[in-house]
Amino acid sequence: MAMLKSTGNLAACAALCLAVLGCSVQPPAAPAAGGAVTIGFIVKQPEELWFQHEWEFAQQCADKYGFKLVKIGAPDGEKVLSAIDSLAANKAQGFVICTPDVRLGPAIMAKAKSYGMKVFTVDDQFVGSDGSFMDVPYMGISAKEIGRQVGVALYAEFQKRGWSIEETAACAITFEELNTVKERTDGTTAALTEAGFPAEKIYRGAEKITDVPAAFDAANIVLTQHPEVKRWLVYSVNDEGVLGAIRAMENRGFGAENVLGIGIGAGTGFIEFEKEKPTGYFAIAVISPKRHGYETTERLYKWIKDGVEPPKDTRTTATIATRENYKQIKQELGL
Ligand code: FCA
Repeated sequence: MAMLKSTGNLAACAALCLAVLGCSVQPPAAPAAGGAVTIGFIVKQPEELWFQHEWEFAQQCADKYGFKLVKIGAPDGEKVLSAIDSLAANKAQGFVICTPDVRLGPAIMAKAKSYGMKVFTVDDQFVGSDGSFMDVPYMGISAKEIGRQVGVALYAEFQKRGWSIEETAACAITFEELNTVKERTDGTTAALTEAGFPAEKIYRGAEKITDVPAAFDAANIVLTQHPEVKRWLVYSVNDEGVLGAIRAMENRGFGAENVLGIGIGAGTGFIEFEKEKPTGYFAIAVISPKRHGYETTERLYKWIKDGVEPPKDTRTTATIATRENYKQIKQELGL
């Protein structure tokens, strides 16, 4: 093969190689002169309070450091990919993302790389084509542990109320397709059964998506199948899952006196506590949209600005709050 004589030839060869490989690589977007940084924050369910709070805290970070934050809701793969294009058009150097589907990980990373963008994943961890988690910086909750906390708290309150095991069952609203949420309900189931709650009295309802209407539908099926149950323990993957089930139970005449639900979240459940009359929503495992919104954005910013590589895997914890102490806990967590 003839030696390449000039850089022009080299560039032509590189372009040809890339064309053959079917990919285009643009030079990494470095902060523009004057250090202007733009960061995107893409979330899968912008209508969910959790994600709105993440955005709020990300904005606080942007305000502190003086960079531009572009918030985009992207409920499906097509929207995520066009969101990345529009971030590139806005000269963003990277983005934080909670993807609508973890299997989009490889496609998202390929597109981000083609623009030279850095990616930080939050809440839901990318899964590669081989089914294992991808090596992309991630911050998520300690899902199994938090699920267990919910189970321990449910069982303690069940005992405190002196409910009979004969009249009581548990309704678990699950979503098996996403690891970080499956681990939560698995953790609760494990803690409940280890404490002595009979596994055969845990009835599961699979929701199609992790929101209130989907949980309402899933719970209705469980309730129709089990008209004999007088008292319900309720748990799910998030606040929305528990609230959907509680609303379905209210429709059938159940209330605070015979429903005991504990959610996981930091927004929707608090609204339930603001209501004057207690409902079946007993407690929340409060997780931190502050850490997930502010810290992820801050780490990405420092990565872009100063080249500081973020830690690969960070897991955050939860604190159980009830009607009695939630205001104080909100304050302690900076919410
Ligand atoms: C997942 C859930 C959200 C929230 C987040 C921390 O993305 O779908 O509701 O719990 O984890």
